[in-house]
Amino acid sequence: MSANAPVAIIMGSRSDWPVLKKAAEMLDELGVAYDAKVVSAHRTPERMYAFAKGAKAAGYKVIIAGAGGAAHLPGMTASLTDLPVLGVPIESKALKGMDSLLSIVQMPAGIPVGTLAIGEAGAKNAGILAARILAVTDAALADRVAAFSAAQTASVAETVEDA
Ligand code: RP5
Repeated sequence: MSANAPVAIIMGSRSDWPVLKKAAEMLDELGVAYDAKVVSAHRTPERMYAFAKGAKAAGYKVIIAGAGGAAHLPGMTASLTDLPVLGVPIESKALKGMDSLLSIVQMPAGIPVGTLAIGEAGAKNAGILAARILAVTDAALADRVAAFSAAQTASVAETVEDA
């Protein structure tokens, strides 16, 4: 646990961590502290409830929630807190993450979850998006986010020979 970490990364299972780690790596690169926890909507519902109800008081500003299959964790968490929740669909074995994506994205009106792409791209983007949200009120972080984007642009060669 980091003191006063503004981002919580929660996941339905320890098995989701290799994917959610991509969000953590982005936050590390952008200098944003986070806590990572296993919080299952189905296997540990009371832990989920306690986490979501206490998240704002714990100092979190953004929650990244990843889950696979019947992926209820992001939506249930969003129903229990006013904090922004970014949902990352984990690629499931049986249905390649389409089940996760639809479970997370099809929220009823009134309970938003910002849903990212399935898998590692979604996790990485969740990290960047969390940083962008925090950067609205943090000028130094905004500079780091802008530098990341500029470096990414500069790294893309225009010709195949340069790649
Ligand atoms: C979901 O079930 C988790 O988010 C995970 O993606 C999926 C499978 O979990 P394990 O059986 O690997 O623990 O709750």
